[in-house]
Amino acid sequence: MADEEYFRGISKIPYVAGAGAGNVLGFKYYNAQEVLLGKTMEDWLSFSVCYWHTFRGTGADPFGFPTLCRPWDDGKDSMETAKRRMHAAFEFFTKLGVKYYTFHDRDVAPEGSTLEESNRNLVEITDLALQLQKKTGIRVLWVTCNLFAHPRYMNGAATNPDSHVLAYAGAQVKKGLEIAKKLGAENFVFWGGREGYLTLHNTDVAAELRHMANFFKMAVAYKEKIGLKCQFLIEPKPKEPCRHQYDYDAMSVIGFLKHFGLDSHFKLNIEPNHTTLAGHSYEHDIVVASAFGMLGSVDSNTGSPDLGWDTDQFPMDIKNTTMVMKSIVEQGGLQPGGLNFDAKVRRESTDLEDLFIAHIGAMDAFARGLRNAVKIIEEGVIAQMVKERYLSFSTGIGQKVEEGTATLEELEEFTMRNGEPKITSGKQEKYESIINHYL
Ligand code: XUL
Ligand code: CO
Repeated sequence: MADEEYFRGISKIPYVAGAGAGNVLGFKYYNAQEVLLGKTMEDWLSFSVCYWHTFRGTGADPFGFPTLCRPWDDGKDSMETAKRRMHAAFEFFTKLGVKYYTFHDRDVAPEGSTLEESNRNLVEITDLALQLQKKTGIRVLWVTCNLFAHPRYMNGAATNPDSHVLAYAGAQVKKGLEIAKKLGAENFVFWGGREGYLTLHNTDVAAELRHMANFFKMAVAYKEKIGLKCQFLIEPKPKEPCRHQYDYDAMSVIGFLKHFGLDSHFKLNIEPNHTTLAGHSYEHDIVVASAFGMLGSVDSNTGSPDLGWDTDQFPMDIKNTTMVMKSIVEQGGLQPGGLNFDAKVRRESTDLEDLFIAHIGAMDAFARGLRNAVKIIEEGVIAQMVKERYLSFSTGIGQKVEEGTATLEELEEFTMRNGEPKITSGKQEKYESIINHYL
């Protein structure tokens, strides 16, 4: 098992700048050790592979059975299978050349018939994970707990109307935090799987939000108690599986965290497919989270807005990756966060090599986005235009507004003296043309 090769015929993915269109098993833009603006591409991008889609994905959908047949899977949810899968995963990470992976507790080890048994399984599997991490140098970008799949969580976990269920979820998170410490995880994610409602008729919204805040406070307290150093992240999503999810989008989560005094303990893990489900543009939540100093990590994927659900596709659009990387470079990087591919190959992409092709394509799309963003920032044309657009806030009455010292009386007096403001063009098409120049 330990020495079995699962991805036969594929060796370490090379950097092949200038290779032809048909070469999809090499990086044409991602050159891990190349330095841009003082940091290696590997550090700017901190790519991570997710366990659930890539090693647990079967291709099943609400209309059809599994289509993806994997050599590490035998249809059994056994410890034996879990170990085989772990070896396959580390072979994949190593050949792909990523430094990080992410997982839910229940992705890596089977759920037992009691909490004790589930915990025992998780401890045993993470012993193997730790051993493989040490051998390969690969690390955990983040751990999370699956608090949404089991029937006990059908009415939510931290927002469940039954405190017994909330207690179970708390016990699960306690073990998850211990595992994060054991594996040296950089971050710990809370995605509110079923924290929301299907109908307001049966829901006490204020109580549920209070319980969720108190749940997070318990997690913060335990993190501090055990000396876990990682960053806590909340991942917003507006809907699916609930009709309304409380962690709707970046701004709602920031408001929630500030309201309950939790904002210094958390940052956000933004997933663009969730952002577009919320009705925003692809990069909107990245920009908003970053503006508040709250952008911690990114679940790099994309959706099909014409479908309207979370399709978790690999991000291949260079304009999207450029805009995301522009925000990330402007804030000086994502560490300890990274770009986690919360993305799955289509159920029709049935070859094992499709897993490599998908990740390589997306890594190259982000590498290109990074190269474009660096050019946009280095040349500074856009930045200069934006600076000039806000110039009126650097002197006089604008400066007083900027500093928060102006009064309405002063604004009135200024307006009486200066009359009507002049009409200024927003120049949208000029900005769009300039961005296109860099793509
Ligand atoms: C669900 C989603 C999750 C989280 C982790 O839409 O994105 O996979 O990233 O629970
Ligand atoms: Co996600």
